[in-house]
Amino acid sequence: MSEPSIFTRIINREIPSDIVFEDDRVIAFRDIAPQAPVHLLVVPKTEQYANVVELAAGDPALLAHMVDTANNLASEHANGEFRLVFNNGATAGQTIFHVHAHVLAGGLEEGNLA
Ligand code: DGP
Repeated sequence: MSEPSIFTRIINREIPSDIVFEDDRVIAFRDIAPQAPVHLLVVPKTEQYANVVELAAGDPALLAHMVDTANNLASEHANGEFRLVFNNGATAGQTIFHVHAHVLAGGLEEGNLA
């Protein structure tokens, strides 16, 4: 059995985070190193899927729920418009292999892009 991911440890409240939303399938919290005025992470509670490609193949409804959650959070924390980023693989910038969506919003039209 491998070690739980850092996100599972956040879900289990073993590591503090600024949680902005949670339901039975996903959790969302502020990224520790924000790259935009609003930078949230939407994370499935299961760590069964390492990346978005595995998630899309294994549980497309959960992926759709992540997108819906991102949309709701962008309306709550910004003007409803958002950039949704999935880093897929280490050479693409992925550092945590528990699938997660970056929700970036607020002021991106000024060139403040991750
Ligand atoms: P990625 O590079 O796509 O795997 O994104 C991982 C993100 O997770 C990165 O933007 C920083 C964030 N992160 C890493 N550790 C923590 C943590 O302990 N708390 C929070 N809130 N975010 C974290």
